[in-house]
Amino acid sequence: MEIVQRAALSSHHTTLSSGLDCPRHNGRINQRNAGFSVREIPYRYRLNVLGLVTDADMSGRWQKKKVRHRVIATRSRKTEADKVQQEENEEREKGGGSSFLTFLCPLLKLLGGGDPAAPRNVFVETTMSGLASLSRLPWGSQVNAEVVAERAAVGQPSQLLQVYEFEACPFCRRVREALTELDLSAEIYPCPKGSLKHREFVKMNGGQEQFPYLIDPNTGVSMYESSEIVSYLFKQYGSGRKPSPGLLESTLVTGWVPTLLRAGRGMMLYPKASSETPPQKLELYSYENNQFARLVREALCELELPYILRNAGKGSALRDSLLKIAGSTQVPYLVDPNTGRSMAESKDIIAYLFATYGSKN
Ligand SMILES: N[C@@H](CCC(=O)N[C@@H](CS)C(=O)NCC(=O)O)C(=O)O
Repeated sequence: MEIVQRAALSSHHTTLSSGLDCPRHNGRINQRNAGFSVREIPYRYRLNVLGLVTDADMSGRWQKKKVRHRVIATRSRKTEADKVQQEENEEREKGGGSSFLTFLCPLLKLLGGGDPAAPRNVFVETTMSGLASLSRLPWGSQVNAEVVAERAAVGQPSQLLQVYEFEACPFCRRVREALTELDLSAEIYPCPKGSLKHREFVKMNGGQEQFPYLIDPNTGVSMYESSEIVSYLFKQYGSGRKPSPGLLESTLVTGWVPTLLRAGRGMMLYPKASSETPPQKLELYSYENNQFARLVREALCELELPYILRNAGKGSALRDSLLKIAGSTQVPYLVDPNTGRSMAESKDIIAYLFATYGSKN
């Protein structure tokens, strides 16, 4: 999203300081190391927004053939790129951030109706979340049947994947959708705007405050860029399969719809969230496109509570264990080992979470 601001400021031939995906660098080219001279940025940007342009190699050529334009690496522009990067970092440190969501934030907050801990109109909440689910219907509900069969044989990865993300982020959504389809559980480290805990870690570890950010302790890989992450997950844990049809391309078509319909829920840190991290991670049985589970994930995000996401999509191998522990395969189902409480019903879970972890004075 940084590219759009550069593009708006720049005209025909300009320096682009945003990060670009680079396979040789296992993720993003570090913009502090290279400036990019770009022709026809507005056109290129539109392609990038639609997820059509994602990869550039070190010669500066876009890898996807349908893109005719070229990026030429010009190290002489380094100083200028450095300056822009520094400005961006300073703005982020002030709590700004440069994503489109940052501009949308105040509007969403206004529409969002304030205090997430206050009693809610359950009908409105579930209807809006239901519409959000409709907009993402092909993704994030159904588990890939072949993958489930394989997963039954090999099980979950020996160490849980770690995902740094926030619920309202459409790019993070596509990663969570992939996790559901691949029947993968993961540790989720919510990084709402205003985060007191996890954002700093991402900045220190990966060098940038950008989400989603994946760490796979099984392979030692860590990466930014949702399209890279989704492709990696399918390759590594989907026996080399290609991401399911439309998943990569859909982010900017309907990926924003849940964010808008939910008026930015799952984006900002709740001001009264406890700054203490509970000693044990909560566990949430969920699947990405479940309208009730979404409401609970929003609350976990606003409270910046790390949790184990147990994806139990339609057809998931995990549904049997859910049936055993909960007596039903209904999601969401929350287990809190810190208090010994476990419960179903999104309304009850949300009330419990804010009462237990959102009462800092
Ligand atoms: N191309 C990236 C875009 C990621 C992105 O723009 N993420 C936004 C959130 S939606 C972000 O990290 N913004 C910075 C922030 O929230 O501070 C991807 O696909 O992962």
